[in-house]
Amino acid sequence: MSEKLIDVVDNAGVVRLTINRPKALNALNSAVLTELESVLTDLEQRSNLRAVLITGAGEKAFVAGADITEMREKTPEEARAFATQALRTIKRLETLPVPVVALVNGFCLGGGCELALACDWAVASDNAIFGQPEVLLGVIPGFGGTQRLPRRVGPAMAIDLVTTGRKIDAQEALRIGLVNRVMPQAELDAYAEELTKQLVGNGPQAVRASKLAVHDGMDQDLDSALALETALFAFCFAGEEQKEGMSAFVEKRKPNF
Ligand code: DAK
Repeated sequence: MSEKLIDVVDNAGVVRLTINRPKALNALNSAVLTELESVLTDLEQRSNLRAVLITGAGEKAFVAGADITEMREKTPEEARAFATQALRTIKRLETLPVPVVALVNGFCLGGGCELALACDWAVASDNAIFGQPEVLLGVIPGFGGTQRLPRRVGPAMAIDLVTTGRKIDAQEALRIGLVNRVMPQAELDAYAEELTKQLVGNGPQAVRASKLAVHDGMDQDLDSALALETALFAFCFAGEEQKEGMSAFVEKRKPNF
């Protein structure tokens, strides 16, 4: 049987996805995207999902981009179909109802950077390299980079990165707000465990509602977004979680969500 292109490990609702094409630095081809989309479709159905981690196999790359070898001969129609498949898959990752954390363990270029941009968190190893080098190949980012990058780091820095194609190191990525944390590669897994433990210890509905409020609110005007927050805040009072969380505070004990 052929090896899976996406490894899935489920630890009590914390699911770790590993893009498994290390010989091509985990470059995203159609087969990887098809398998990733199928995994995400399964995850969307899961009510006990708590968090998702996504990383690349090996110690050299998270994802070195869309697969250039596969893209080289594409016609405009085929390029559009490829970008549509990638955009749809990346959107499914972004809209999973739980926090999604990119563990960026090396090169994070082109489509790899666009994949990381669709995650709620990005934690980078200190050897990580980021960039949108598509202009060096005569194209522009096709997996959402021209839209999500300015929303993450602001338009000036996004235009700098997409028009020069220059690569930046993990420290610069941290400084411009592209990633949340930087650490030695050997500490990445331990940090991911600590972070997910923290997320899983919180009220699951409250965590989901927080993500929804931020994501959906960002696409709306302020007043509509504030109304959304109010609706979700009120919704929290409809379940057991709020009663348990507030009772635990008053009773000076840890909540049991
Ligand atoms: N695609 C395919 N193979 C790749 C790859 C990629 N993006 N990146 C690396 N590889 C392969 C290499 O070809 C090599 O394979 P073999 O020769 O061993 O068979 C293997 O991975 C190891 O790579 P290197 O030998 O090059 O390793 P180095 O350490 O020397 O260099 C590097 C690492 C990451 C600096 C270098 O591999 C590199 O520059 N890679 C390409 C990075 C890049 O340009 N990424 C952006 C790709 S473009 C769209 C529009 C645009 C896009 C998509 C859709 N539409 C409108 C449809 C574009 C998206 C992109 O992501």
